[in-house]
Amino acid sequence: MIKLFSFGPAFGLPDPSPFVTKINLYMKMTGVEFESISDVGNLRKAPKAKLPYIDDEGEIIADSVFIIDHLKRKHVADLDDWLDERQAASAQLLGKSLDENLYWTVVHSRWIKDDVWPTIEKQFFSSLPFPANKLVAKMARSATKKQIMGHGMGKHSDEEVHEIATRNLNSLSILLEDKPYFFGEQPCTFDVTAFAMVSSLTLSTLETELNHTARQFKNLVSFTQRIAEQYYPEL
Ligand SMILES: N[C@@H](CCC(=O)N[C@@H](CS)C(=O)NCC(=O)O)C(=O)O
Repeated sequence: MIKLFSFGPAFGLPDPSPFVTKINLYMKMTGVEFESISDVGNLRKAPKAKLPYIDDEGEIIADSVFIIDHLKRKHVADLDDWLDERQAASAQLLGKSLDENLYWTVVHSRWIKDDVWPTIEKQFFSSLPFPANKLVAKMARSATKKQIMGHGMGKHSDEEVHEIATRNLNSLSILLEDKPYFFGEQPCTFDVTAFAMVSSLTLSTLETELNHTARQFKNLVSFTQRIAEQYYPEL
């Protein structure tokens, strides 16, 4: 059976990492059997130093996009085979926009904002003994700050990051309209990515300013709630 290396449920979400949630939901939607191996320590063994990665009977694949390619190829688990060529091309670009842009606003709202940091610190590092918990938390936060600065999102003011995220959410809301899924009646990989990214704001128990803004987009809230009720009733 496939092993999915993850962080484990947190903040009322299947996983604090939207990329892990993406793979978790993709496998649930396509009926691929898997087992979640949840441990923050998985990061140390991850081939690209990021989660998720999977172990499929000894075949190790890292990065959510390559994992989905693998699931399509090896397990004939394809959520996109009903899209026409133009829809598939749009879905691919839209998905990457969430992965590479909206994602970093989520990171900013959790790891950079001082009001939310104590909750993040407690969730990820409180199981370590003192003083290692404080030290490791400080190092992890500073590594994340370095990454977000390197990406460029970290160079913006809080207000600008909030504006970037809101613009993304507003566009998603317009595209979804009142349809069940973004491309119509049936889900595709883009819906999985959208669920993963948007639910990390709409369904999260974290009370960030960005989460409050996201919850104002009613169709996005019901989209994420509907999928969560179907695939994650335990949450
Ligand atoms: N391109 C990767 C991104 C994965 C990613 O950024 N994972 C984050 C968690 S959301 C991570 O493991 N970060 C830890 C780190 O960079 O130290 C994918 O699509 O899987």
